[in-house]
Amino acid sequence: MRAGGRLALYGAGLVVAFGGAFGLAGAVIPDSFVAAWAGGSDMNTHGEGHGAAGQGTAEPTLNGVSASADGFVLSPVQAPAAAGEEGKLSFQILDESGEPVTEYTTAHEKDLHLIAVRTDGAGFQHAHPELDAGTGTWSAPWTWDAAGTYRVYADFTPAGEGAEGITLTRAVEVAGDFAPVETEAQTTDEVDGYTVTLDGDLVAGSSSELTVSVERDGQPVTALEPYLGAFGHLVALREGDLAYLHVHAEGDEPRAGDTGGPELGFAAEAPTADRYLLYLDFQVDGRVHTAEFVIDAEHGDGSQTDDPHPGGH
Ligand SMILES: [Cu+2]
Repeated sequence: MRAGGRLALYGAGLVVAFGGAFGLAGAVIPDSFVAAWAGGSDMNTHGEGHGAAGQGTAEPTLNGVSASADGFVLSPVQAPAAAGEEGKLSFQILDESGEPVTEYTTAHEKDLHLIAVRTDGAGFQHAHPELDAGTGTWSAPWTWDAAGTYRVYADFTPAGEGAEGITLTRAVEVAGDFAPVETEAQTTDEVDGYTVTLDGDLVAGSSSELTVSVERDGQPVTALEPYLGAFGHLVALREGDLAYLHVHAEGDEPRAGDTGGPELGFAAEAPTADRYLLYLDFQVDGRVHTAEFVIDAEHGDGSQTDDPHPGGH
């Protein structure tokens, strides 16, 4: 689906189900572990990974809720212990034998993407730590702006042909006065002078089209720049367990010098009718901005969470 040279901002979105990375799990992890871990859920064992648009009806296994998957383990995360303390954040990815992993497959221009967010959805950060190839230790300068419990996600693709992306996660406690934030449904965000609006509905169990539009001073912004191989990156977390979904516009990968906007299309599949916290990274004039949204997914069977407008959309 690569129509050479043309910018494809609409459609051709990439569907990334929450379960994407687990197709290989049965092959790599001992059966007993898989059974305990999968519980009653319907394990998706047919190897469909990222980009498997229109995959079957099996309930996806959740991504980004565990410190281990596919034989890889996220080590405990070292980070500043208190809010406002300057320091660094570091960790290793360990393989089945407990050895730190030093070889990765680059995805979106990086070997590893690090996401951190407080469990109430506040304080989202997206960073790209440096790998010490000698020790397999990833590290980045780090400061927590506020106290609380954070979830740290390492999003990476192991080396090797056909390897699937994996998202591992651990919690990190940050000392200080903690003031949790209550989420409210929100489809417009003001960030750094930009007004960013999200249109579209999430429907549990099926692919949903989401459109983001970016304005500044009432004018559409058409100067979006490629950032990590796309005009926009959307991270979605399910409120409560913070299961992780990373969506980006597929289509033609923009090249340096290309510009996009004001609208970006995404396709996302929510596993359940719950509330989702969405974070959109986009770049203008060399600066990355993050817009935040909160949306409630509808039931996929025609019934709705609170809102009884049957057949409404
Ligand atoms: Cu990244």
